Amino acid sequence: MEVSVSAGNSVGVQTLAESGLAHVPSQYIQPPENRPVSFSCRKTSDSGIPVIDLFNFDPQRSDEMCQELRRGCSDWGAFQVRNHGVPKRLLEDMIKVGLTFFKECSVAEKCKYSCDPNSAASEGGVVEEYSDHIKELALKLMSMISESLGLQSSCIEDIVGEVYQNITISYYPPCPQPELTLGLQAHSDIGAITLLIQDDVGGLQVLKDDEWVTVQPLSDAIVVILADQTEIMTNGQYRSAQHRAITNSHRSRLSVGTFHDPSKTRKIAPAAPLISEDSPAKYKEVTYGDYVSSWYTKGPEGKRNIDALLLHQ
Ligand SMILES: O=C(O)CCC(=O)C(=O)O
Repeated sequence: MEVSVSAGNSVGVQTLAESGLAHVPSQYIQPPENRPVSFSCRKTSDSGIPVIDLFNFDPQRSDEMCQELRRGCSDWGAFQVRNHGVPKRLLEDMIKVGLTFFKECSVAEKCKYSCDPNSAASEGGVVEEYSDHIKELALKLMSMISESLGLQSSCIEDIVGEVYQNITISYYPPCPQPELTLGLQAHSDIGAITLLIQDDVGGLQVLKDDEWVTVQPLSDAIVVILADQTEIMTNGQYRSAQHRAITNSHRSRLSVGTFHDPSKTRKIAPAAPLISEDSPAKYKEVTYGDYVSSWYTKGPEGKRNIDALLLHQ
């Protein structure tokens, strides 16, 4: 397993915000159709993104929670999990590590350390312990997702192969005009599965039925976001979630995303047991490295990057 830790481009934005701007610089202003106010934004935990309690969870039993898992994966591409086995203390420590990095390190230290896993951010072994727990949970979720489709529990993990893990800590300073901009543009993640924690401020939104729904921050929960390779492996029965982050004018926000990806040489295709005459493959096989390169060089193709792989458009 490979782990890397980065602070994204949050450092530059933080420096700008701390200079006391009254207006958002023009390069950060979104076209009207992408601005937060152009969609109705539901903020709910009951009728919103499913919340699944993993305590004693058995995906082969078709109880209410299994239905929630399938609903989360097929209708949303995302859900929250509780009783996931990662100690709450560790979730809090990881958020604290991120805040210490963004609030207490000098700009020079941030630039030096922002892409270095052996940095100040890993002090005390918190990052290592967190990454181990999160990886265990990601593998457990891959097996639950496989079983929920009637596949062998190792099916998705077998297709993914060796898992590469990348942790990104994102810091969103208060923004003078949050209605004009986004903390992070709408996207789906390109790998297999992302596990995200956020502080109590809130700002993560998931697109559902053309509506942006705010994911309610729950202090003990982890947000599970299915990424493009899972949509391919499940032959579109489960979808990758389009998501984005909005900002606000009064409080900074921090999130920690942990991405789990195949190796660059791995070939990803729909799981063989899901393909039949009645249910033909919807996606072409792709080498993961080619998918990543095309994402970075060509940018989004069509509605979503993954649409370029559809066999019958
Ligand atoms: O900050 C968030 O809530 C979203 C982060 C995210 O989507 C990402 O890092 O890809």
